[in-house]
This record gives sequence, C-alpha cells and structure tokens, in this order.
Amino acid sequence: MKLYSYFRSSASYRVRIALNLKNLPYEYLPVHMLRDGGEQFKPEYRKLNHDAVVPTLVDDGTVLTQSIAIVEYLEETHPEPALLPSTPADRAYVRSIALQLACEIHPLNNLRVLKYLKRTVGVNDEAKDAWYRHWISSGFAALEEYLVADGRAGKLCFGDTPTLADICLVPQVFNATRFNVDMSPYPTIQRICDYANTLDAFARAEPGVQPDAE
Ligand SMILES: N[C@@H](CCC(=O)N[C@@H](CS)C(=O)NCC(=O)O)C(=O)O
Repeated sequence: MKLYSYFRSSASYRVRIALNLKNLPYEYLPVHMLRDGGEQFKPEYRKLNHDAVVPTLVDDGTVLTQSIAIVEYLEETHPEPALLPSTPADRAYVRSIALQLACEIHPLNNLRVLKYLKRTVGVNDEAKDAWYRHWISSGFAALEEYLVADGRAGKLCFGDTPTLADICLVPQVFNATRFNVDMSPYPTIQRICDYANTLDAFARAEPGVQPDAE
C-alpha cells in the first residue's frame, strides 16, 4: 500500500494509526502542504485526490480518499484487530465520536480555511489563532461531557481497546497542543490521549517520527 501523507496532517495521522494498528506495512509518500504553494495542488496529485487534500491511500491500484472512508475500508478488508465494536449501538457510539472530531471540529481549522480567513477575510494572526482554539475548545467541551456522561470510556474512548474514535481523537489533541489550547477543562480527553500515545501503533504514527518531519 502507498500512503500520500504530510507529517502534520491530522487526517493522514488517523490513517497512519489505523495501518499500524492493523500491522499493515505501507510506503510513505510525502505531500508537502506548504512547499511551492502546496504540493497537494499539483495536477499529478489531483488526479488521485480531486479535493487536493491528504491523505490518499493506494491499495493495489485502488485509490482511496477521505480518512474515515479509508479506515472503514481497512476495517472491511483486514477485520482483525477490529477498530469498531461488535454491536450496532456501540459502533454508532464510536462513529459519533469520530465524526464529531472529523466533521465538526477539524474542517473549520483546515489549512485552506485558515488561508481564506487571512488572505480573503483579512483577519490577523491573532484572530486566526483565536478562531482555531475556539473550535477545538467548544468541540472538546462537548466531547468531554459526552465521554463522561456516556460511561463507555475506559482507558480509551470505548473501553480499553483502540477504535476509530481514538484514531480521530489523538491527532486532534496533537493539533490542540500545538496551538496552545488549554487542555485542563478536558481531563478525560487528555487522559485517553496520553494512554493511547503509550501504544506502539499510535507512537509510530506521531508527526515527529514521520519521514518528512521537520
Ligand atoms: N475530510 C478529509 C480531510 C482531509 C484534509 O483536510 N486534509 C488536510 C490536512 S489534515 C489537507 O490536506 N489540507 C490541505 C489544504 O487545506 O490545502 C479527510 O478526512 O481525509
């Protein structure tokens, strides 16, 4: 398998964790999101990923985009170890956490959104960073409440076994920490993330240890 990735991309980070959890070896193909105006916009890359974002996974000629769709594909093609629980209700719980992170928080802070805010709307760096922190903080507040109220969390979001929820949570916490979000109001999120990062599959997916890390 070939993974088009950028070390700091949280959507790529999700797929790296999933590949590691499933013990699937892959070739890492870096796509630098800032160099030359962004290598994701190069015509050769856009033929693979029409939305000009990372990640893209190529499995034996099959081109896959959208990190959640990629993880679900890996789950279906390599069911063990499972990244989704066994009952429909528990799967819905795990997916709801994953989608809250991937659909409600992450898109608002994507590079192209931040660029638009700065270049077109004309906000300064301070306002842009406040925007970034706002959407993470409000999303994490809701998620913290959910995790505590629901009671299915253990060492991880669903008991003690890594799932799609943790795969989405850890990269989002990485971004939060990078942008100095105060994590003290979210002790459950922080605890889960700290535990996940002790697991080899998560540690090997960390941005700082990727081949294109700067
Ligand atoms: N929903 C997409 C999001 C992909 C995405 O936004 N990737 C970011 C990096 S985390 C990207 O490539 N951004 C490029 C840009 O904003 O120009 C997924 O989960 O794969």
